[in-house]
Amino acid sequence: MDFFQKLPKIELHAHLNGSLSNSTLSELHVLKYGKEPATERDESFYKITAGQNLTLKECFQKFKYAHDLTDQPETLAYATRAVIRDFAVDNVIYLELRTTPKATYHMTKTQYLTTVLETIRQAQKDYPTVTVKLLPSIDRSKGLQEATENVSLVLEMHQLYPDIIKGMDLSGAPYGTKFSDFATILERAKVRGLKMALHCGEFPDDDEVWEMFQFGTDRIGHGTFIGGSNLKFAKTNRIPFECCLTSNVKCSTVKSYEDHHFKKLWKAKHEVCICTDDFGVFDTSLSDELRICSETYGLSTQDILQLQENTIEYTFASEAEKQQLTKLFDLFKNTLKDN
Ligand code: 6MZ
Repeated sequence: MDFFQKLPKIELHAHLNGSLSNSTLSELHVLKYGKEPATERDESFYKITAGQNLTLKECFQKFKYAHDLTDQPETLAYATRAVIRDFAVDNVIYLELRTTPKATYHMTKTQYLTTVLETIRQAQKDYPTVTVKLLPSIDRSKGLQEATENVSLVLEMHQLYPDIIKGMDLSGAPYGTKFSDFATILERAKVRGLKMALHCGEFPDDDEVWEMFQFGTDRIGHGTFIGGSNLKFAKTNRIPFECCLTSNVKCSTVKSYEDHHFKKLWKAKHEVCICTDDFGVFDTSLSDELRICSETYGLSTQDILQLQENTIEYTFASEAEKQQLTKLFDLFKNTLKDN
């Protein structure tokens, strides 16, 4: 195992249905359809392969493949468990997973969320090296009625699983929607103490970014197009950026790794962390993302250690959990000194 693999890692931005590996997709296909998928179908429906030049809009089409496979409780539970296992194998010690509760032909939204939460609870026993939290998502493209229903459901479930549900995510294709319409809906969760991890500045719209800051986002999902006074505000108020390098390059919201905004954020000492977004769709891992980060922007081993240690502070974990993560991290640093 190399340094990046061995490093205890913190993942704060991972969508469940975007985080299915090839083998998990095949297994899900067998579970649902009783046979293996054709490989080309698998790749073209889900994965973005190297060299493909897709727009953000086209990238959103990719999730349909996984959504079809995880539309029943059995396959959804299987997928959730596989994602947690894959993060644990990559030595991720703390994971905040996101997913949008969906009503399908086979289950209600309540069943969807309960399945994910129960699977997380069980996986905590089977994969004890990774602590898992859930940030249920609002998918902007599904409209206000869905958003209202999802917040009500999340508040209900939060009472049953307060140790797992820590916040909410606003994501999905943003086209034709306004954040201000969602703000009052999300406010209901915010006042109940749930943290907010909003996709913010993933496309150019300074006014919307400002509205999200006024609303009070606890972290910035992507933040690709944040500049000027908004960038200053983020710095002054120490709002962490969740940077997803490969995701942004493959969705063409940044031209190349070299052009990624992480570079300027790190240099200007913003609060920033590295995440995978959708490791299945983008064919990556958190270890790979940190390696790319180190190689592209010249971060030393010390810098990478610092980056991960800082990330503990940006989690929505309790103070006791943060202390435990710091302890694990210190143990790892000691093993480096010994070698
Ligand atoms: C915005 C994204 C995203 O919820 O079905 N999602 N939303 N920007 C992105 N950058 C590429 N990547 C994923 O996981 C898949 C869903 O997560 C959101 C989209 O709504 C996508 O359908 P779940 O588990």
